[in-house]
Amino acid sequence: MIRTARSGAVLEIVIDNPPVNALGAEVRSGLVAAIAEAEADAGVSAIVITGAGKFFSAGADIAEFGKGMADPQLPEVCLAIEHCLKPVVAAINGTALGGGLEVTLACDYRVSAGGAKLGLPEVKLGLLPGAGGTQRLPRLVGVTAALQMIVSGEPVSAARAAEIGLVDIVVDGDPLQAAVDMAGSSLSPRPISTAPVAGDLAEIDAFVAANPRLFKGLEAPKACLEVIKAAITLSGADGFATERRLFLALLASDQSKALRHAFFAERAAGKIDGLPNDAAPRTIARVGIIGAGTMGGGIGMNFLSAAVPVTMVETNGEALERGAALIRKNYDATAAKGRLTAGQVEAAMALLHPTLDFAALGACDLVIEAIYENMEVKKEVFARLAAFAKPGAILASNTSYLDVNEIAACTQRPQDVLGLHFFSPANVMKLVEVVRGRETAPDVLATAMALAQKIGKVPVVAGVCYGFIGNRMLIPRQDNALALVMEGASPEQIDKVHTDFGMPMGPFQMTDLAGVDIGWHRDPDRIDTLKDALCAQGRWGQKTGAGFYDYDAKRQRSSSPLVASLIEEFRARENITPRAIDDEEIIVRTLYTMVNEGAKILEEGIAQRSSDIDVVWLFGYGWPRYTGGPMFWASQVGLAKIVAALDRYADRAPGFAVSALLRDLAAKGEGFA
Ligand code: T1G
Repeated sequence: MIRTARSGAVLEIVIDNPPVNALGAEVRSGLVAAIAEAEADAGVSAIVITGAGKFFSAGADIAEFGKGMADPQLPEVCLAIEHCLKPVVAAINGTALGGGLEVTLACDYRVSAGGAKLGLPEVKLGLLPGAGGTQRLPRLVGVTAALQMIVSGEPVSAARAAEIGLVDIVVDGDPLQAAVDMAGSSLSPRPISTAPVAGDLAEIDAFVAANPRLFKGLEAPKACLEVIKAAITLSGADGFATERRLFLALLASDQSKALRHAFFAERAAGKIDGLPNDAAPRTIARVGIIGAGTMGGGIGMNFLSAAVPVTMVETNGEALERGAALIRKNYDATAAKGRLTAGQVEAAMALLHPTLDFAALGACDLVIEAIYENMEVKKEVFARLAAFAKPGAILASNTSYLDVNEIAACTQRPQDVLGLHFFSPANVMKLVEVVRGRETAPDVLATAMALAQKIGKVPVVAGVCYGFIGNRMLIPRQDNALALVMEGASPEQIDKVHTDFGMPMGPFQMTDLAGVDIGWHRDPDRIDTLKDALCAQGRWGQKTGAGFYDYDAKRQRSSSPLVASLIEEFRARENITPRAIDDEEIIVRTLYTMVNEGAKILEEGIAQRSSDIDVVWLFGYGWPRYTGGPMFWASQVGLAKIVAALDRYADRAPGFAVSALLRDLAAKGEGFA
């Protein structure tokens, strides 16, 4: 946990707590003991603190939070370092985050490896730096630079750290020797806490005005401003006391509990329960994409950006050209924003091999079908693909609803088949539902998960059912949203309930974005539903300039009197007298019913764990992260309250049934695990 070694009169203290050198109780005690040992040893003139492996330290042990943290707490550890009578130098050998960076701030000097990242990401966990960081950092780098690091939570590079004065020296390779040499020179202690704060309150106002989006719906960023104000306006001791008080308040907050849940949920999702140990991922040297449409091109970009060659196959030359041109256009747009160099764009495009030759897929280790969402078409393609694909190649469908087992059955190699459900836009959205078929081989599943992570995605394993996890939970939400409109609510009211909740858009905004015509029978003379009527009039959503809303050239939406009259017409057709519907009923019938569907998905084993369902919604649909995801949020609301509400409205949704698991957990007073 804590190792020490002597280098002449310098004592080296090494934080060694794999995998990320988290500062758990044992590490904290070890650090305090080692500092005390060094102070008592007349043969020690100075101290160097460093980390083992590729991290200096990822900060406090997040898993400890909420479980009563043993002494010494991290602020005490930092004070022990800062009050040490002998100079202490931090050798920042790698990433130093949160409490890890705060330990270095308690040191007198800092030497960093060139590749290190230094940050205070606590705000992303609904917290604030709670070991003196909010009081020391402004004193070291000034108010504006401190605000940027603390309120955004984004790390800085070692070079940037040197620019702002966060570190004294940046070296190539391991900084330990440079730190030991520095410590061995005639250094005098340089405690930061006693330095004045460089900056004033006006900088805080300027920062807030320039960064409104950092504060939307979140408590922690506002608390960060308060503690930095305290650093400027209060005495040292009062400033530290303010930090401690606000840190503990945030630690106990629902938002922080939700954000900490989301942190671990994302990592748990990458684990497949019960996978045999010999399920080693296969090598994927080339990926084939069938279909050069928006999805096919977006999917292909993920691999090109990860330097994986892509063979993109189309049946139509024009579509193929359009697809390749769209990829180029997307890369150029990213380069125009300075996020890619022209060289990187060319390198990615050089790996793209667009072709009309279906047999070219024979050279691919993974082929992803991204064509029209029609089972018969997909079955034809997979039957044909099975003849060309090389032995051991993985065959994946990007289907968003359909039965992967039925597709696999057309290939005579069902063990090689699974679903890879990317979310649009596929080159941007991080979620991939990895749909395991009945016969999908373990190593195929392991390969898909590892590859998804390699291309920067967040993969979640799903079983086969209509809509898998996310889209299946959308069904009761969309059905109830339409029913509520027929009963008296408006699309605007329902969407506003969802955006006020924190969703990026409501059900009708989402329908207009995705396409009102998805799943439409295409017969303009057959008008059974409100959506049929909209489609028949060409109101297919944003792509035709009108759907449930009207859209201007900039896709800004406005209410549509035509839609309002269509709604009235359909109410009349169904003999419905519209009634006032309150927001609470909308929440119950659109969000609570989603939770109920999530419980059924758990019951049926479609999702491995409830936190996987949260990850799907956090990364696939923009569910507000500060509520943890639908299942965590439901547990916070209280499952008994949810079941009672669903029972109250059951008569309004004929055929609706509360999940047995949900009812059982509610009766026991429990939440989802
Ligand atoms: N505590 C406990 N476990 C942690 C951890 C942490 N701080 N950081 C990572 N892990 C686990 C993680 O769950 C996973 O476990 C494994 O380590 C590898 O992580 C008082 C209050 C450091 C950039 O917010 O950002 O200090 O799944 O898969 O992709 O002011 O982990 O293998 O069982 O993410 O290489 C502030 C959080 C804490 C940093 C590495 N620090 N960590 O990314 O590996 S609060 C953070 C990360 C604090 C003080 C405050 C990343 C990483 P498992 P990984 P990675």
